[in-house]
Amino acid sequence: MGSDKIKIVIFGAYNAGKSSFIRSIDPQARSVETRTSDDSTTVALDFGRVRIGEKKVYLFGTPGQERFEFVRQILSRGMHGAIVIVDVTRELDDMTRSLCEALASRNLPYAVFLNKCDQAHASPDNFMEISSVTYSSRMSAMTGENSLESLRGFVEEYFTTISC
Ligand SMILES: Nc1nc2c(ncn2[C@@H]2O[C@H](COP(=O)(O)OP(=O)(O)OP(=O)(O)O)[C@@H](O)[C@H]2O)c(=O)[nH]1
Ligand SMILES: [Mg+2]
Repeated sequence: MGSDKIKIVIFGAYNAGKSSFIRSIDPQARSVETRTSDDSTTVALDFGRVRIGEKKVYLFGTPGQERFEFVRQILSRGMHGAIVIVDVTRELDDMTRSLCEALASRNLPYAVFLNKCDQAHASPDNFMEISSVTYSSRMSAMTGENSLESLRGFVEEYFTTISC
């Protein structure tokens, strides 16, 4: 990919809102999902794209279920940055914590997006352990509130070169 193209991979635990986030950014996004009893879950990937300034940003959403680790590894190849989507209506879970630890140990820009902030019982303050150490933002993938702004902030902070 040339320097005007950025591959960002979206990680997060099962049901965190990864597919919803990509759809909130790109209404034409495509997902490979399967039906569950009351919802749907990603089994392969989500794909969406958006232009931010001069950058073409390609978003690859991963499946959240543990058993799809091999898919996450395939989608991670060649990524320039990563975003971890976190459901802040729940407790911090082991998968989210280990995803953040793995990304922090790589020399790669990554962000933590605190999702489902539209919910009355959302507790984004409980996630300081993972959100205070890197770029983070609060949003709602469902309403779309602050979703594009969060992505724009991340891209502008890490991928935009300011020429003097
Ligand atoms: N209230 C609220 N619900 C949300 C939000 N984002 C996602 N959801 C809901 O959470 C559920 C899971 O959303 P998905 O986008 O499918 O989550 P995912 O992380 O892609 O899930 P997997 O692919 O199965 O890991 C759906 O019922 C969404 O409608 C949000 O910001 N607020
Ligand atoms: Mg999904």
